[in-house]
Amino acid sequence: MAHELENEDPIKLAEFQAKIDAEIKIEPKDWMPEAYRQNLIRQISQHAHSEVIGMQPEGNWVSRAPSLRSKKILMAKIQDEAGHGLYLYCAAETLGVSRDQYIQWLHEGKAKYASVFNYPSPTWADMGAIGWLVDGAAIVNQVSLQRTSYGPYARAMVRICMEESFHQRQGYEIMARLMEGSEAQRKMAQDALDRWWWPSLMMFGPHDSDSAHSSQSMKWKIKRESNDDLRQQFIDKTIPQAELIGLKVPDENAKWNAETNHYETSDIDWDEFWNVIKGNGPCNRHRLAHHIKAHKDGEWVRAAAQAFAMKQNNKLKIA
Ligand code: BYC
Repeated sequence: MAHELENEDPIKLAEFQAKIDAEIKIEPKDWMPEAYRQNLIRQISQHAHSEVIGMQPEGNWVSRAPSLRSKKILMAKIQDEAGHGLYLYCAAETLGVSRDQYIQWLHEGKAKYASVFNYPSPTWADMGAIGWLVDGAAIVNQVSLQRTSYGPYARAMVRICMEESFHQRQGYEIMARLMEGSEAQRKMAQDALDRWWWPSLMMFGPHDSDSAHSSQSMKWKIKRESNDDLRQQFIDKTIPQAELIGLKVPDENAKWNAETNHYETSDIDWDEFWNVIKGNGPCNRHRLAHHIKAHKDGEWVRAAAQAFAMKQNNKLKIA
């Protein structure tokens, strides 16, 4: 990236940084360094793909939700995630790359999505854990991204955050209800927390010292807070929520530190994190194969929609 910046006009670069420092949003037609554009293409597309692939673990439970009420809520939540993917693909398209290209990069394994979605969801309690922990972690990250320097990304985040806070509550409600139930239901809730706790902490990315993009992204205010700071905010919020309903996070070293005003925790298993990112998590292959199949199956819908749009355009031209 340093090399790419060396190729940029230093005056334009200084003006660009001054805009960022003055909290003026960068808009699609504004001048921007190529490295800024590329960094956004990478991060927003990763974010969009996460929303879309993230529907799969929950989709697994639509036909088996335990009541009509819970099924309706779950379906609405999954539709919201699809909508988030669409807002984000639209924001990403303003950077001059087509949606087809983004999807091709995903299918070729060139674009990432959040590692947390490569874990299975074998029980109903997983719907609770995903909403409470995965959406909960996503909100912490996304509230911060509402102030990101790129206008279309920041505006997409505002709407997404409103919906995510409903998702987090939906998940916590499932967990709280299970904890009021039978011994088997309480065990199911604890087991889901045990399996989703560490992957949720991994959502915030590597430690700041190992984060390849953080320092430049923070300078350009693409990221407003560091991976470790956001992770700590999530931990501090979530451990008391677990305790309130009788759950315990799977970490013997988790304890409140009155001096720092934060919880202390064990370190994450980073080998597991990198291994999942490299494609070797429990569900990576299945998630990608499912997306490729759904994309192929939907080809006729896209073609029909395009033909209809062209016909409408032609009618308008004739009129
Ligand atoms: N998983 O330099 P770093 C949702 C990669 S969905 C996979 O710190 P950065 C929901 C990173 O990409 C919304 N990869 O990167 C949906 C980079 O690799 P590349 C989820 C990860 O970008 C359905 C390398 O590691 N939220 O809420 O500065 C149901 C070095 O990392 C991960 C988002 O997607 C990871 N966890 O910071 C329920 C947030 N972490 O690109 C819920 C959007 C790191 O150089 N993304 N990597 O090949 C971000 O905010 C930032 O990209 C991150 C990482 C904080 C994740």
